[in-house]
Amino acid sequence: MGTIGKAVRTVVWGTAIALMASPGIAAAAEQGGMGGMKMEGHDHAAHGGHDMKNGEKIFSGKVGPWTAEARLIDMKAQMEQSGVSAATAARFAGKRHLMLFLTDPATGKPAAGVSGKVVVTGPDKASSSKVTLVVMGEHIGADVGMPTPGKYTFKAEIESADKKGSATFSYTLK
Ligand SMILES: [Cu+2]
Repeated sequence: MGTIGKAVRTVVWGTAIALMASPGIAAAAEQGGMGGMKMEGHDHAAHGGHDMKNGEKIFSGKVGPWTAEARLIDMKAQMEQSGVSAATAARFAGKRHLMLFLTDPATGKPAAGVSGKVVVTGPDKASSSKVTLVVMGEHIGADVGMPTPGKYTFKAEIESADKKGSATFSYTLK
């Protein structure tokens, strides 16, 4: 009985990963790159299924020459929605996935060749962490630890081969 239960969980988990990973791989394939492989190598499964409409918009405005939108995904909530066990979803507690969509205002298309870093300062102000945003289909993103309620400030520095920009925005975690 226990063995069967474990096997079933494994199958469900594997399916969840495949389902969540596929939109990202499709997006990468559309761009003609091998981004899908990179996404699979990312150390968490929750980030594969997001797109423009997922998560909560926490910023929109200009970042240097680009039009930008930042979104935050509650990874535990996303895992719960995907139907994994409560124990599996609990492993994502206190984690958010930060996404930055950068658009070239002249063409309306996602900016190419952008990368960046974000310094995240938490509610206690004494501690901050720096994350590197990596290319994920049409956005650049990273997981950030947001374990306690309060105000978090994000200071983003974005650059491409010949342009750069920065923005600061904040989010209050309830
Ligand atoms: Cu992402």
